[in-house]
Amino acid sequence: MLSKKVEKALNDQVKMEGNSSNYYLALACWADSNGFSGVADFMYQQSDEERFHMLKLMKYVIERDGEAVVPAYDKPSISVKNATEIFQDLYKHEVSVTQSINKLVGICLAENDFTTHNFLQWYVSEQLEEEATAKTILDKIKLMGNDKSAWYHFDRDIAGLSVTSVADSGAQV
Ligand code: OFO
Repeated sequence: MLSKKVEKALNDQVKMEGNSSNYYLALACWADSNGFSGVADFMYQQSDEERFHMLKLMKYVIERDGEAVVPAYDKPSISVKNATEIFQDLYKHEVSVTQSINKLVGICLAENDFTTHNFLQWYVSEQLEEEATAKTILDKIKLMGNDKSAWYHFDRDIAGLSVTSVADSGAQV
């Protein structure tokens, strides 16, 4: 059974994962409308992954006899002007999610909820991977600069990849 404090903190994270999914969906739509079909594909997949993260949390709350709350979504507000900014936003957003997960882990420890603490270690590892991937992509983008041919290949190669597959492949984008 979850304490009320842990239940609320988990539902707050549910909302954050859902908002992340919508935010990445908005970035995917921008890329799709602006000729970056590979980047769009990557971000659509990232959006799906965030929804999976949300559902995993909700199922855990239910398993522990808590109430999983379906969040009301904020309309994602994006202001990107180019593909580089998509990945800058991805990185910044992932850093803020990591902070939120760390806070949640801290609440579990304070509440002596070692079961939830254990469950959340999956998210801790996932965040490490996602931040590292976003950083690797940004490094690659820095190398490409304004080289249009490099961008063409980058967009082609990133299609079909996900944050996890980029991390597992040693970041070959
Ligand atoms: Fe939900 O994995 Fe990052 O944000």
